[in-house]
Amino acid sequence: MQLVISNKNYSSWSMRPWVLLREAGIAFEEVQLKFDDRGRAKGVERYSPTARVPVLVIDGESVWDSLAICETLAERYPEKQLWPADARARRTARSICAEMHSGFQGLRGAMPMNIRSRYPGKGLTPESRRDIERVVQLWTSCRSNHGADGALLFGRFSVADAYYAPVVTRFQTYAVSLPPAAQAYCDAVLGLRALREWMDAARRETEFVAGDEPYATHHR
Ligand SMILES: N[C@@H](CCC(=O)N[C@@H](CS)C(=O)NCC(=O)O)C(=O)O
Repeated sequence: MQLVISNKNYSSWSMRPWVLLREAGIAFEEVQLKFDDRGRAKGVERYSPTARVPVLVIDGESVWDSLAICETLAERYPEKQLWPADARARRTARSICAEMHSGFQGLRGAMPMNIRSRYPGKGLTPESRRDIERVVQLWTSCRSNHGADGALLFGRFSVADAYYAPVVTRFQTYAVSLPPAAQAYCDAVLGLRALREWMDAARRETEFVAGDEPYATHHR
C-alpha cells in the first residue's frame, strides 16, 4: 500500500490520511511528490484522475480524495477502530469529518497550513472568525459528549482527530487564542507521535510555494 502525498509543510489534505495511518500503526510506503510553483503536485497525474493529493494505492489501484481514503482504511482495518466504536459517536464523527471536507473555506483561505512558519494575528477575517467559532463549538461538544475515554474528540484517536489535525497546526501558526478546553485538545493532538513526526519533517522542508504563502515577505 502506498500513500501519495505532497509537501508536509503545506499539504493539509495529505496530512490527514498520513496521520491516520501512522498513528494507527498501519504499514505503508510514502510517495512524496513536491508542489510546483503553482501548488500542483508534480507527477500526480500518474496516480489520480483528479491530479490532486492524497492518493492511496492498493494493489496498483488508486483511491483518491482524503475522505474516501479514510473510509477505505477504516473498512480494510476494522480491528484498528478508526471510527469510534459507539454508533452515536460514529455518526457525529462522520458528520464533523464531512463538515470539514466540504466547508471551512474562510479558515482555509485566510490561514493556509504552514507548519514551519509563525504569523501571529494574521488571517483573522469575518469568515475565518466564524469558522474558528464553529471549530471550537464542535470540538467542545465532542469532548464533553463523547470524549470521556481520553483527551481526543472521541476519547481515543479516530479519523476525526486526523481530520482536524491541520486545523490544530493552523491555530499554532497563526497563534489563534482559544478557550481552555479547545487549547487542551490542541495540545493533546500536538503530542501525538504521528503529528510530531509529520511536523518535524515539515520543518525540514525548504521548498517555497508562493501560492501557499500569502504572508511571507521574502522567499526562503
Ligand atoms: N477533496 C480533496 C482535496 C485535495 C486537494 O485539494 N489537494 C491539494 C493539496 S493539499 C492539491 O492536490 N492541489 C493541487 C491542485 O489543486 O492542482 C481531498 O480531500 O483529498
